[in-house]
Amino acid sequence: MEDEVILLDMWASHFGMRVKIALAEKGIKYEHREENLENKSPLLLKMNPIHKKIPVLIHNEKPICESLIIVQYIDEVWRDNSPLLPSDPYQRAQARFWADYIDKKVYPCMRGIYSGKGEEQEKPKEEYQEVLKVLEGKLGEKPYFGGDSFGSVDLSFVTFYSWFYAMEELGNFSIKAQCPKLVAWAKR
Ligand code: GS8
Repeated sequence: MEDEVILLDMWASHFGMRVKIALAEKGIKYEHREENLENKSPLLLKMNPIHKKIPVLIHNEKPICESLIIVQYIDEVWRDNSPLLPSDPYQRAQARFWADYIDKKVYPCMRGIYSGKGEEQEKPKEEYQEVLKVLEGKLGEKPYFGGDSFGSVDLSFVTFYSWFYAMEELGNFSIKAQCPKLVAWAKR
């Protein structure tokens, strides 16, 4: 039986993009269903009754929620090509740690920068720059976060790259000057 894979998504979502990249890396065929978050579909409310958020992957009628969990699920189910997480348990734990760090730090700081006004912007602005420096250090001289090939940590972070420019403009700082390796990584 052919797998039925449906993605409930919203085009502009960084979190939905993670799932689309994982599906593309694996070459999985799926049906994309665009949600209107102002008027959520009964299917979204049924499949993610707890958070009521996209993305939701529905695999053979069973829902999986939360982008990082979906990416891990995809990697575990479609194991044969393009591994996203390392196979070694310690390295896997490290990859999860960094994806979690990105989740907890990058988006909340970005939100603070674009929605805060004046003084309110200062703290997230500083924190965002510190977080990027930490990630720049973690990347080091490697082409990708996990080493030589694109993996789950790259995937978790790369969807935020499209906002670098907006953050620089709003925050009045230069990511290119402070974190040249991250900028080179994002263009790879
Ligand atoms: C975040 C998903 C999310 O915020 C994940 O999947 O990683 N931790 C989750 N989804 C937003 C759209 S993207 O900004 C969403 O569905 N919002 C609808 C709502 O809050 O009602």
